[in-house]
Amino acid sequence: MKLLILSGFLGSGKTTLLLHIAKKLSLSSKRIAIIENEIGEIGIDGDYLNLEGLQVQELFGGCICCTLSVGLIETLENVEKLYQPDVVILEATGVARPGDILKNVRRYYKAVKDIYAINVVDATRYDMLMDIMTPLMTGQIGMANIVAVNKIDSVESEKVDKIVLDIGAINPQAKVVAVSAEDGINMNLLLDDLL
Ligand SMILES: Nc1nc2c(ncn2[C@@H]2O[C@H](COP(=O)(O)OP(=O)(O)OP(=O)(O)O)[C@@H](O)[C@H]2O)c(=O)[nH]1
Ligand SMILES: [Mg+2]
Repeated sequence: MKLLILSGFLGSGKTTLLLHIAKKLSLSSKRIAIIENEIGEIGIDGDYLNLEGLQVQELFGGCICCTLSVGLIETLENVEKLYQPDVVILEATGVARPGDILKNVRRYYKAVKDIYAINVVDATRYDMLMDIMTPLMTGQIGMANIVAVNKIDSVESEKVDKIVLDIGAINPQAKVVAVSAEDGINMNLLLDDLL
């Protein structure tokens, strides 16, 4: 079982991206489970996914709290038992510290083979969020394997280039990909490794 963790500030496009990823993976016959990290979040419509012909098993996690590793680990165990998924996609809350999630999963849950941590960055609000949320933003970027600079459909390309460079400086190890989750731009680039 592979685990894909989507982090990113509130409204950065995690759910939109998640839907793209779920679709892509299910087209390559992967079994997928989705864990949402927020109580009552209705970002994902199961009926819609079924209509789209997706074999997506969704699981609304209820009260998984990233900082409460027990909740997350228990949920992962349940998901494994119920669905035996190839890939579990976890959407963390916007203010989650994905480093904590990673640490806990690695430590307490051995069934996860690979962990991909994708941090979704909102290109339209990058400067503003970097100004007022510096530690959260740099923390999320710093722990990601992959950073998706999202909403490039709404930002000038020079600006996108600048953000990509900036992120490369914060996390030189990360693969940085400029995307539009809404328009499906560069999704293949983003998902190369995962597929
Ligand atoms: N222009 C543009 N808008 C986008 C893109 N991706 C997402 N959005 C919009 O951004 C808003 C937030 O998207 P979500 O996918 O709900 O973001 P989220 O990170 O899941 O939000 P929370 O779960 O509430 O933190 C929605 O109105 C989306 O339609 C994109 O690539 N381009
Ligand atoms: Mg969401």
